[in-house]
Amino acid sequence: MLIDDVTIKVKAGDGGKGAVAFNKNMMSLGPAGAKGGKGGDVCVKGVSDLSVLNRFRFKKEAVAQNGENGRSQFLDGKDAEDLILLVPTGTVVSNLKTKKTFEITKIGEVVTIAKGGKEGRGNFHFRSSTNTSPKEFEYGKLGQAFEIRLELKMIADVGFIGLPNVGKTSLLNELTNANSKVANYSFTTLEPNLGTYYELILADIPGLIEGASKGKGLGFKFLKHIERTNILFHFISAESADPVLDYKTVRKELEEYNKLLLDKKEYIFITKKDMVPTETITKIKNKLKKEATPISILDPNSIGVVKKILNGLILEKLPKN
Ligand SMILES: Nc1nc2c(ncn2[C@@H]2O[C@H](COP(=O)(O)OP(=O)(O)OP(=O)(O)O)[C@@H](O)[C@H]2O)c(=O)[nH]1
Ligand SMILES: [Mg+2]
Repeated sequence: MLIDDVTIKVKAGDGGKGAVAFNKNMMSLGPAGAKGGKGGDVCVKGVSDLSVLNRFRFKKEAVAQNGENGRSQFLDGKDAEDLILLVPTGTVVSNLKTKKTFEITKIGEVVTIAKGGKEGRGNFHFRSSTNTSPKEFEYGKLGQAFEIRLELKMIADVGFIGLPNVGKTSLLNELTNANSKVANYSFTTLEPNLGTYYELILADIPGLIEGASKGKGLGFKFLKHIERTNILFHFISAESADPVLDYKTVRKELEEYNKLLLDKKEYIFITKKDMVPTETITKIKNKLKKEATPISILDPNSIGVVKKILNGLILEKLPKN
Protein backbone atom coordinates (compact mmCIF):
# COMPACT_ATOMS: atom_id res chain seq x y z
CA MET A 1 0.00 0.00 0.00
CA LEU A 2 1.37 3.36 -0.99
CA ILE A 3 1.19 5.84 1.87
CA ASP A 4 0.59 9.24 0.35
CA ASP A 5 -1.03 11.23 3.13
CA VAL A 6 0.07 10.94 6.71
CA THR A 7 0.08 13.06 9.86
CA ILE A 8 2.96 12.61 12.27
CA LYS A 9 4.30 14.27 15.38
CA VAL A 10 7.71 15.83 15.12
CA LYS A 11 9.85 16.82 18.05
CA ALA A 12 13.19 18.52 17.69
CA GLY A 13 15.83 17.79 20.31
CA ASP A 14 16.13 19.83 23.50
CA GLY A 15 19.30 21.76 24.18
CA GLY A 16 21.71 20.22 26.68
CA LYS A 17 21.98 21.66 30.19
CA GLY A 18 24.96 23.74 31.20
CA ALA A 19 27.18 22.29 33.91
CA VAL A 20 28.12 23.59 37.32
CA ALA A 21 31.64 22.51 38.12
CA PHE A 22 34.81 23.87 39.58
CA ASN A 23 38.36 23.40 38.62
CA LYS A 24 40.03 20.97 40.93
CA ASN A 25 43.50 22.07 39.99
CA MET A 26 44.91 24.02 42.93
CA MET A 27 46.79 26.31 40.53
CA SER A 28 43.67 27.51 38.81
CA LEU A 29 40.57 27.25 40.95
CA GLY A 30 37.37 28.60 39.50
CA PRO A 31 34.22 27.72 37.60
CA ALA A 32 34.70 25.14 34.87
CA GLY A 33 31.15 24.05 33.99
CA ALA A 34 30.70 24.02 30.21
CA LYS A 35 27.70 24.59 28.02
CA GLY A 36 25.45 21.91 26.68
CA GLY A 37 24.99 20.94 23.05
CA LYS A 38 22.26 22.12 20.70
CA GLY A 39 19.24 19.86 20.15
CA GLY A 40 18.88 18.23 16.74
CA ASP A 41 16.59 19.82 14.14
CA VAL A 42 13.97 17.81 12.29
CA CYS A 43 14.36 18.28 8.55
CA VAL A 44 12.75 16.87 5.42
CA LYS A 45 14.71 15.89 2.33
CA GLY A 46 13.36 15.22 -1.17
CA VAL A 47 14.05 11.84 -2.79
CA SER A 48 12.74 10.15 -5.92
CA ASP A 49 11.39 7.03 -4.19
CA LEU A 50 7.60 7.37 -3.95
CA SER A 51 7.27 4.75 -1.25
CA VAL A 52 9.36 6.37 1.48
CA LEU A 53 6.30 7.66 3.36
CA ASN A 54 5.42 4.02 4.01
CA ARG A 55 7.72 4.07 7.01
CA PHE A 56 5.16 6.29 8.76
CA ARG A 57 2.43 3.71 8.39
CA PHE A 58 2.78 2.58 11.98
CA LYS A 59 5.39 4.88 13.44
CA LYS A 60 3.79 8.28 13.65
CA GLU A 61 6.49 10.08 15.54
CA ALA A 62 9.83 11.53 14.54
CA VAL A 63 11.97 12.63 17.46
CA ALA A 64 15.40 14.20 17.06
CA GLN A 65 18.02 13.67 19.75
CA ASN A 66 18.69 16.06 22.58
CA GLY A 67 21.97 17.93 22.87
CA GLU A 68 24.40 16.51 25.40
CA ASN A 69 24.66 18.16 28.79
CA GLY A 70 27.74 20.25 29.44
CA ARG A 71 30.46 18.76 31.59
CA SER A 72 33.15 19.89 33.93
CA GLN A 73 36.62 20.94 32.80
CA PHE A 74 35.17 23.15 30.07
CA LEU A 75 33.90 20.15 28.11
CA ASP A 76 30.96 21.35 26.07
CA GLY A 77 28.14 18.90 25.45
CA LYS A 78 27.97 17.66 21.86
CA ASP A 79 25.39 19.09 19.48
CA ALA A 80 22.86 16.45 18.49
CA GLU A 81 22.62 15.38 14.87
CA ASP A 82 19.67 16.56 12.84
CA LEU A 83 16.97 14.04 12.07
CA ILE A 84 16.33 13.92 8.35
CA LEU A 85 13.00 12.54 7.15
CA LEU A 86 12.99 11.40 3.54
CA VAL A 87 9.94 12.41 1.54
CA PRO A 88 9.21 11.93 -2.16
CA THR A 89 9.49 15.04 -4.31
CA GLY A 90 5.99 16.43 -4.76
CA THR A 91 5.29 16.16 -1.04
CA VAL A 92 3.43 19.06 0.54
CA VAL A 93 4.46 19.57 4.15
CA SER A 94 1.97 21.36 6.41
CA ASN A 95 2.67 22.48 9.93
CA LEU A 96 -0.66 21.85 11.62
CA LYS A 97 0.15 24.32 14.40
CA THR A 98 1.16 27.35 12.32
CA LYS A 99 -0.78 26.24 9.22
CA LYS A 100 2.31 27.03 7.16
CA THR A 101 2.69 24.89 4.08
CA PHE A 102 5.46 24.31 1.60
CA GLU A 103 6.36 21.78 -1.02
CA ILE A 104 9.48 19.74 -1.63
CA THR A 105 10.03 19.86 -5.37
CA LYS A 106 13.65 18.87 -5.89
CA ILE A 107 15.62 15.75 -5.18
CA GLY A 108 18.18 16.52 -2.48
CA GLU A 109 16.34 19.64 -1.26
CA VAL A 110 16.53 19.87 2.55
CA VAL A 111 14.24 22.07 4.63
CA THR A 112 14.31 22.40 8.42
CA ILE A 113 10.83 22.02 9.87
CA ALA A 114 11.38 21.90 13.63
CA LYS A 115 14.27 23.70 15.25
CA GLY A 116 16.29 22.06 17.98
CA GLY A 117 16.57 23.86 21.34
CA LYS A 118 19.49 26.14 22.05
CA GLU A 119 22.08 24.89 24.52
CA GLY A 120 22.21 26.04 28.16
CA ARG A 121 25.32 27.78 29.45
CA GLY A 122 27.45 26.43 32.27
CA ASN A 123 28.69 28.25 35.35
CA PHE A 124 31.97 29.18 33.66
CA HIS A 125 29.96 31.64 31.59
CA PHE A 126 28.60 33.40 34.66
CA ARG A 127 31.94 34.22 36.30
CA SER A 128 32.70 37.86 36.97
CA SER A 129 35.01 39.94 39.14
CA THR A 130 32.33 40.10 41.80
CA ASN A 131 31.30 36.47 41.54
CA THR A 132 34.27 34.22 41.02
CA SER A 133 32.45 31.06 42.09
CA PRO A 134 29.06 31.22 40.36
CA LYS A 135 26.70 28.29 40.75
CA GLU A 136 24.40 29.52 38.00
CA PHE A 137 23.73 27.54 34.90
CA GLU A 138 21.01 27.34 32.26
CA TYR A 139 18.82 24.53 31.08
CA GLY A 140 18.78 24.04 27.36
CA LYS A 141 15.76 25.36 25.49
CA LEU A 142 13.11 22.87 24.43
CA GLY A 143 13.06 21.75 20.82
CA GLN A 144 10.02 22.66 18.75
CA ALA A 145 7.24 20.09 18.70
CA PHE A 146 4.09 19.94 16.61
CA GLU A 147 2.19 17.81 14.16
CA ILE A 148 2.88 17.87 10.46
CA ARG A 149 0.98 16.48 7.53
CA LEU A 150 2.91 14.98 4.65
CA GLU A 151 0.84 14.81 1.52
CA LEU A 152 2.26 13.38 -1.66
CA LYS A 153 0.90 15.04 -4.75
CA MET A 154 2.54 13.11 -7.48
CA ILE A 155 4.02 14.97 -10.37
CA ALA A 156 3.36 12.81 -13.40
CA ASP A 157 3.27 14.15 -16.95
CA VAL A 158 0.31 12.13 -18.13
CA GLY A 159 -2.56 10.84 -15.99
CA PHE A 160 -4.55 7.82 -17.24
CA ILE A 161 -8.16 8.22 -16.26
CA GLY A 162 -11.48 6.55 -16.98
CA LEU A 163 -14.04 4.25 -15.47
CA PRO A 164 -12.86 0.96 -13.98
CA ASN A 165 -12.06 -1.94 -16.32
CA VAL A 166 -11.48 0.14 -19.46
CA GLY A 167 -7.90 -1.01 -20.00
CA LYS A 168 -5.84 1.79 -18.42
CA THR A 169 -3.38 -0.49 -16.71
CA SER A 170 -3.14 -2.80 -19.72
CA LEU A 171 -1.97 0.08 -21.85
CA LEU A 172 0.45 1.32 -19.21
CA ASN A 173 2.01 -2.14 -19.19
CA GLU A 174 2.26 -2.15 -22.99
CA LEU A 175 3.99 1.21 -23.05
CA THR A 176 6.26 0.93 -20.05
CA ASN A 177 7.93 -1.65 -17.87
CA ALA A 178 5.41 -1.04 -15.07
CA ASN A 179 4.11 -4.63 -15.15
CA SER A 180 1.09 -3.84 -13.02
CA LYS A 181 -1.88 -6.03 -12.26
CA VAL A 182 -4.54 -6.30 -14.94
CA ALA A 183 -7.81 -8.17 -14.56
CA ASN A 184 -11.30 -8.28 -15.94
CA TYR A 185 -13.01 -6.69 -12.99
CA SER A 186 -13.41 -3.21 -11.60
CA PHE A 187 -10.90 -1.68 -9.22
CA THR A 188 -8.04 -3.97 -10.12
CA THR A 189 -5.82 -0.99 -9.57
CA LEU A 190 -5.87 0.06 -5.94
CA GLU A 191 -2.96 2.48 -5.93
CA PRO A 192 -1.67 4.70 -8.71
CA ASN A 193 0.80 2.86 -10.90
CA LEU A 194 3.66 4.77 -12.34
CA GLY A 195 5.56 3.93 -15.45
CA THR A 196 8.14 5.81 -17.42
CA TYR A 197 8.05 6.17 -21.16
CA TYR A 198 11.42 7.73 -21.96
CA GLU A 199 11.29 11.22 -20.37
CA LEU A 200 7.62 10.99 -19.45
CA ILE A 201 6.11 9.74 -16.22
CA LEU A 202 2.75 8.09 -16.82
CA ALA A 203 0.39 7.60 -13.90
CA ASP A 204 -2.40 5.06 -14.09
CA ILE A 205 -5.02 6.13 -11.58
CA PRO A 206 -7.56 3.72 -10.04
CA GLY A 207 -10.88 3.77 -11.89
CA LEU A 208 -13.15 6.73 -11.24
CA ILE A 209 -16.87 6.22 -10.85
CA GLU A 210 -19.88 8.45 -10.46
CA GLY A 211 -19.62 10.02 -7.03
CA ALA A 212 -15.82 9.69 -6.93
CA SER A 213 -15.46 13.40 -6.14
CA LYS A 214 -17.61 12.81 -3.05
CA GLY A 215 -15.62 9.83 -1.89
CA LYS A 216 -17.22 6.93 -3.76
CA GLY A 217 -15.02 4.09 -4.93
CA LEU A 218 -11.28 4.53 -4.78
CA GLY A 219 -10.88 7.45 -7.10
CA PHE A 220 -11.38 10.27 -4.60
CA LYS A 221 -8.12 9.76 -2.83
CA PHE A 222 -6.36 9.87 -6.14
CA LEU A 223 -8.07 12.78 -7.84
CA LYS A 224 -5.46 14.98 -6.21
CA HIS A 225 -2.78 13.22 -8.22
CA ILE A 226 -4.55 14.20 -11.39
CA GLU A 227 -4.41 17.82 -10.26
CA ARG A 228 -0.69 17.74 -10.82
CA THR A 229 -0.46 16.03 -14.20
CA ASN A 230 -0.27 18.29 -17.21
CA ILE A 231 -2.04 16.00 -19.61
CA LEU A 232 -4.89 13.55 -19.28
CA PHE A 233 -5.40 10.39 -21.31
CA HIS A 234 -9.08 9.63 -20.95
CA PHE A 235 -10.07 6.06 -21.77
CA ILE A 236 -13.55 4.91 -22.66
CA SER A 237 -14.34 1.33 -23.51
CA ALA A 238 -15.87 0.50 -26.90
CA GLU A 239 -17.55 -2.42 -25.17
CA SER A 240 -19.57 -0.20 -22.88
CA ALA A 241 -23.32 0.19 -23.38
CA ASP A 242 -22.85 3.96 -23.50
CA PRO A 243 -19.23 5.09 -23.85
CA VAL A 244 -20.23 8.74 -24.28
CA LEU A 245 -22.12 8.70 -21.01
CA ASP A 246 -19.04 7.09 -19.41
CA TYR A 247 -16.94 9.93 -20.74
CA LYS A 248 -19.33 12.54 -19.38
CA THR A 249 -19.55 10.80 -16.00
CA VAL A 250 -15.80 11.00 -15.50
CA ARG A 251 -15.63 14.60 -16.75
CA LYS A 252 -18.36 15.54 -14.29
CA GLU A 253 -16.42 14.01 -11.41
CA LEU A 254 -13.33 15.94 -12.45
CA GLU A 255 -15.35 19.14 -12.54
CA GLU A 256 -16.88 18.54 -9.14
CA TYR A 257 -13.52 17.83 -7.61
CA ASN A 258 -11.80 20.83 -9.16
CA LYS A 259 -13.05 22.76 -12.18
CA LEU A 260 -9.49 23.46 -13.32
CA LEU A 261 -9.07 19.77 -14.15
CA LEU A 262 -11.31 20.33 -17.15
CA ASP A 263 -8.80 22.79 -18.63
CA LYS A 264 -6.05 20.21 -18.84
CA LYS A 265 -5.06 19.01 -22.26
CA GLU A 266 -6.96 15.79 -22.87
CA TYR A 267 -6.57 12.96 -25.35
CA ILE A 268 -9.50 10.57 -25.63
CA PHE A 269 -8.97 6.91 -26.46
CA ILE A 270 -11.68 4.39 -27.29
CA THR A 271 -10.26 1.14 -25.94
CA LYS A 272 -10.89 -2.51 -26.81
CA LYS A 273 -11.70 -1.63 -30.40
CA ASP A 274 -11.09 -5.30 -31.27
CA MET A 275 -14.25 -6.22 -29.38
CA VAL A 276 -16.70 -4.29 -31.55
CA PRO A 277 -17.41 -3.81 -35.27
CA THR A 278 -15.96 -0.71 -36.96
CA GLU A 279 -19.45 0.81 -37.25
CA THR A 280 -19.75 0.92 -33.48
CA ILE A 281 -16.53 2.92 -33.26
CA THR A 282 -17.84 5.34 -35.88
CA LYS A 283 -21.09 5.73 -33.95
CA ILE A 284 -19.25 6.44 -30.70
CA LYS A 285 -17.07 9.04 -32.41
CA ASN A 286 -20.05 10.77 -34.00
CA LYS A 287 -21.94 10.91 -30.76
CA LEU A 288 -18.91 12.10 -28.79
CA LYS A 289 -18.27 15.01 -31.17
CA LYS A 290 -14.67 15.20 -30.03
CA GLU A 291 -11.52 13.79 -31.48
CA ALA A 292 -10.90 10.29 -30.15
CA THR A 293 -8.41 7.59 -31.05
CA PRO A 294 -9.63 3.98 -31.17
CA ILE A 295 -7.06 1.53 -29.81
CA SER A 296 -6.58 -2.06 -28.83
CA ILE A 297 -3.71 -3.53 -26.91
CA LEU A 298 -3.95 -6.52 -29.25
CA ASP A 299 -3.15 -4.33 -32.24
CA PRO A 300 0.48 -3.18 -32.55
CA ASN A 301 -0.56 -0.36 -34.89
CA SER A 302 -2.70 1.32 -32.29
CA ILE A 303 0.04 1.02 -29.69
CA GLY A 304 2.18 2.76 -32.30
CA VAL A 305 -0.36 5.59 -32.53
CA VAL A 306 -0.27 6.10 -28.75
CA LYS A 307 3.53 6.09 -28.82
CA LYS A 308 3.49 8.72 -31.55
CA ILE A 309 1.37 10.98 -29.34
CA LEU A 310 3.71 10.39 -26.40
CA ASN A 311 6.75 11.12 -28.57
CA GLY A 312 5.15 14.42 -29.52
CA LEU A 313 4.65 15.22 -25.84
CA ILE A 314 8.30 14.45 -25.13
CA LEU A 315 9.34 16.94 -27.81
CA GLU A 316 7.09 19.57 -26.22
CA LYS A 317 8.53 18.85 -22.81
CA LEU A 318 12.19 18.96 -23.77
CA PRO A 319 13.81 22.37 -23.51
CA LYS A 320 14.15 23.97 -26.93
CA ASN A 321 17.61 25.03 -28.01
N1 LIG B 1 -10.07 -7.37 -25.88
C1 LIG B 1 -9.38 -6.44 -25.21
N2 LIG B 1 -9.31 -6.51 -23.88
C2 LIG B 1 -8.62 -5.55 -23.23
C3 LIG B 1 -7.98 -4.47 -23.92
N3 LIG B 1 -7.39 -3.68 -23.00
C4 LIG B 1 -7.65 -4.24 -21.79
N4 LIG B 1 -8.38 -5.36 -21.93
C5 LIG B 1 -8.89 -6.24 -20.83
O1 LIG B 1 -9.80 -5.49 -20.05
C6 LIG B 1 -9.72 -5.89 -18.67
C7 LIG B 1 -9.47 -4.68 -17.80
O2 LIG B 1 -8.19 -4.15 -18.06
P1 LIG B 1 -7.36 -3.26 -17.00
O3 LIG B 1 -6.16 -2.79 -17.73
O4 LIG B 1 -7.19 -3.98 -15.74
O5 LIG B 1 -8.39 -2.06 -16.80
P2 LIG B 1 -8.28 -0.79 -15.84
O6 LIG B 1 -8.92 0.34 -16.57
O7 LIG B 1 -6.88 -0.60 -15.42
O8 LIG B 1 -9.20 -1.22 -14.65
P3 LIG B 1 -9.21 -0.70 -13.11
O9 LIG B 1 -7.81 -0.82 -12.61
O10 LIG B 1 -10.14 -1.60 -12.43
O11 LIG B 1 -9.68 0.72 -13.15
C8 LIG B 1 -8.62 -6.93 -18.63
O12 LIG B 1 -9.21 -8.21 -18.65
C9 LIG B 1 -7.81 -6.69 -19.89
O13 LIG B 1 -7.19 -7.86 -20.37
C10 LIG B 1 -8.07 -4.43 -25.35
O14 LIG B 1 -7.58 -3.55 -26.05
N5 LIG B 1 -8.80 -5.44 -25.93
MG1 LIG C 1 -6.11 -0.69 -13.56
